Amino acid sequence: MAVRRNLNTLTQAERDRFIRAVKQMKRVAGDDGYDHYVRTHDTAQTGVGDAASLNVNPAHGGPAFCPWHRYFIARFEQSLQAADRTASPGAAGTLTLPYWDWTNDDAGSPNRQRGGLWADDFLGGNGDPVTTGPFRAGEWVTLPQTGTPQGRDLARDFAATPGGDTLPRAVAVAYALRAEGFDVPPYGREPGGGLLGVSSPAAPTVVRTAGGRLAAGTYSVSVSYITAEGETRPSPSAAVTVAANDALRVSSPPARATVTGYVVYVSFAGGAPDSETRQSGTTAIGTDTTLTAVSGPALPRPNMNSTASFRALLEGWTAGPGMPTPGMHNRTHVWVGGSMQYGTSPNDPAFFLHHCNIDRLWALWQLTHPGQNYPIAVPLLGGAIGPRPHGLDDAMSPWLAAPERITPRDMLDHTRVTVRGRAAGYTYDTDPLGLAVNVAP
Ligand SMILES: [Cu+2]
Repeated sequence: MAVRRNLNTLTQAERDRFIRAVKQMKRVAGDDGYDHYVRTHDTAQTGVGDAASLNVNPAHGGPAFCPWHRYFIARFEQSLQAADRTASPGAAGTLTLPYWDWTNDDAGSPNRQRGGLWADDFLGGNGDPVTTGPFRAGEWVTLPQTGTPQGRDLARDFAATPGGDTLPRAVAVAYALRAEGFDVPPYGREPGGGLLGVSSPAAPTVVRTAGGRLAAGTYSVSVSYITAEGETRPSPSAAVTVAANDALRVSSPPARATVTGYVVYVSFAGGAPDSETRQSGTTAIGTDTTLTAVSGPALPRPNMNSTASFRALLEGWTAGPGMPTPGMHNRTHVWVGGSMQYGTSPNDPAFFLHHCNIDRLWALWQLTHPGQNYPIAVPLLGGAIGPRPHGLDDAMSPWLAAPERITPRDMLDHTRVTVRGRAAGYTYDTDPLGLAVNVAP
């Protein structure tokens, strides 16, 4: 099976061959051509406008971020292999995408990545326009994005844009790889926003009242809105201390247009911040909840909310405690700057090495989190799985129709990816030996 490797391990001959194939691909017309991929990504980013996607970005800001880009770069790799057969006859078209592990940064000089990513014999260097390497002005024509001042030459502006002054640190990757939960509703891309959901309520007002059966102590209390799409992320917790045989009265969060009610989570304070247990059924907005006891059948509060799920950390809408946002994927786009900041970001071949690394991290997380593959335990509208068009069995635009109808389910196991009827599975040189992806979602 094909192995995708760290670009640091490529031989000079392999580096040359990769560049030759990319440049050959630029000359190809149709849906195996380089520019087809620039357009496809731009269309996803700027709004597909098709009914199947509900005018929602099918590739970003939700769980399909991972499978959409997995297919996108696997398909690109297949096109690249065809170009490789032309550009390097006899090489058998076995080229695979290398990945750029951007945490291998030289803190003193972040432009100097290991493996010579930005060297003249590989992707070339910094500049607007880029004037060195195979993709320099005059050698590489980018596709313009409507409404932007982007020129026809490739542009980079390393470390110059706020939010991208440094590359992601290894500690951010380690934090994300430890995250429990791939993604949870409302799949919002950033605090206060969401694909379909609403933001979390503020921490509730909780007061102690008499007439309960609580044990004396300090309790941690949070609330969560219930919407038609399911439960939204829980609020921050409020702490309240009670005497024996008190009760807790929890004030209702404010009304929201799409909210049908709320639930309350409670635990003894001092436990893990996300371990509170659901202690009430749905209560109508505007009605307070009184808890007389902490007992009985209990549902754990979603252990991760959308702003700290693996996907949100990887995509970079959030970061670990004390770490800068945007995080990993977004941060690297911003760090490179220039052409990499638009929907047309595949104009820069660095896009594919960057996304190869993103896909590697998803694979690594999947391999070490069996059984947490994709959100399905979500109460959803109409019984569909996941928020359209990011559901497990939703076709991901533009791959909506047979024979190229692609769903997140098709992309769960990177070793079994199929592209246009051909096996296109691969492994990474960092895949832990002996582990397989548990595709049962
Ligand atoms: Cu993208």
